[in-house]
Amino acid sequence: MPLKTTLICPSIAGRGFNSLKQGMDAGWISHGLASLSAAAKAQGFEVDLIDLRALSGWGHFREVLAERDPDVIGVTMMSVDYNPARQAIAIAKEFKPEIVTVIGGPHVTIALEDSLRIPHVDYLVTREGEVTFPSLLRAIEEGHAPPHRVLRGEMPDLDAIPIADRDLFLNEWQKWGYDLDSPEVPFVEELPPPFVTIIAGRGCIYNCAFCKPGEDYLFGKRTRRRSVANVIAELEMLHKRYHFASFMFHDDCLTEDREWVIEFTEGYKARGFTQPFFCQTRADIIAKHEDMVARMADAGLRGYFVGFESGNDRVLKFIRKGTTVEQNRQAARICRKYGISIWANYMMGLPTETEEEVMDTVRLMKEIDPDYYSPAFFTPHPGTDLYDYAVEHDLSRITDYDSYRRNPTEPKIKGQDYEFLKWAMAESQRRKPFNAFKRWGRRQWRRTRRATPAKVMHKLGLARA
Ligand code: B12
Repeated sequence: MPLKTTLICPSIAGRGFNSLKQGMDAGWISHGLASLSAAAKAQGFEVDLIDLRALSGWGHFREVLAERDPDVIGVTMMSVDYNPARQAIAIAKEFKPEIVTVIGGPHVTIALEDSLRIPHVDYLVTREGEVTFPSLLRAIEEGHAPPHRVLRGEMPDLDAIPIADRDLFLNEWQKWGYDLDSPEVPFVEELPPPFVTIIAGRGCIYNCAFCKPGEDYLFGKRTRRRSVANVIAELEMLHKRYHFASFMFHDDCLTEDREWVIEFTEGYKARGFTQPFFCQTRADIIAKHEDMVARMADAGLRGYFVGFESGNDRVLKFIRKGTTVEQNRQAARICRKYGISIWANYMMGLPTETEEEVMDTVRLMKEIDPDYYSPAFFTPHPGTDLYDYAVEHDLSRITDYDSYRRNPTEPKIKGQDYEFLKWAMAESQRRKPFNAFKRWGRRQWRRTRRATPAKVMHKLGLARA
């Protein structure tokens, strides 16, 4: 009998069971699992998925697991996924004691000691899994499973690994009533369905204290980017298969390498793509490379996720962002100039941050007037220098892994007044009346630009089937 493997997506810390389609964290695939699936299938393994977001509860999970009856389960895990991942593993071993349990993902790599304490785990794979996971499956199948529990994942050549297996998710979601208008859930009006997400590379050369060095452990210190030809080939396949009308790059900072971006915009246009897309970037890069921004806008870029983080230079320095408030302002001006929507990421409640410094961020947001606000209470994540700082100074108020999720209301560190921060967060998102009017104008303009005769006919119900 061939070995049967079930991958488990435990991402229910944010929205719970039965949450498919409710926003990004419940409407996007895990590229980690999709990539492992593609790599394992390429070696002839049978792989399926249980996505907890599609199920109604732990009883349902037990039923589905019993139906699938896998020999191996592979669970992915960010720090925020710890509780549901642990529970899924416990249930699997209870159901079938001889099942082989494997875990991997950011938390396993970044907090290995902690992950080793999870009961019933047979193997922990650190770093990347495309080479190591199929090798482990082969060893298990052939009856010579490794004697040691921790396996260090081998770094794959990103141009050589198979394209992420989105059907792993889509087939599973379809079983539970997901209608598949769109492979993944679009999240802004600039990006119409069908929508997909894609990753052009791994790693990030910057050194922000709220993220690093954790991510270096996962992907290495340098960014490894796929060739432009490889990314365009994936987009061509995605278009053929899912007819995507828009997409988003997940790369931490796609614009890090100007030459790569320019080559991409040329290749994208040359292949006749016009679909709008979003990506993540930094204010200093926008400010320094306006020419690149212009080319991206011309190729279809409709929005940037920008980590503005703070409106105060001391705070930006403290978190090692490597940007200035002036660059934040300049970046926003450049985005406006090219009609690029701004998704503003920023935080409040950092260690050492005063109320006056928080107010600088409130003022900056009013000035920038982003299209989308994405504020967070600073959360110390394991594996980062600011986490170590919070531990050394006895600041952390996080008592459960669930609190690593974003945007909740609970306090994260000592020394901050969360009532004030809640007020400041709301105030930062209150548009001045004139700005609200300008935003309304921008939205109308975008809508007219998108209204092709075919779309208008469709809206009026006059389109031919
Ligand atoms: C896209 C993304 C999201 C998306 C979607 C996540 C998803 N469905 O996967 C959204 C926006 C929803 C999101 C949300 C959050 N995210 Co996020 N996200 C990312 C991002 C940018 C890309 C993830 C990705 O696809 N990577 C590429 C794939 C190929 O890598 P991978 O998933 O790590 O998988 C590889 C290995 O880890 C390993 N592996 C993974 N699983 C398994 C399982 C087995 C069995 C094996 C053998 C191996 C293995 O092999 C895989 C292939 O090589 C990463 C940063 C990054 N560059 O990775 C952050 C990142 C994963 N996110 C992070 C965080 C903190 C969050 C949030 C908690 C808060 C936030 N910053 O917004 C929320 C939590 C959401 C929730 N559940 O409540 C952290 C995790 C840190 C940690 N200690 O866990 C990261 C690393 C960013 C960072 N440096 O801070 N995120």
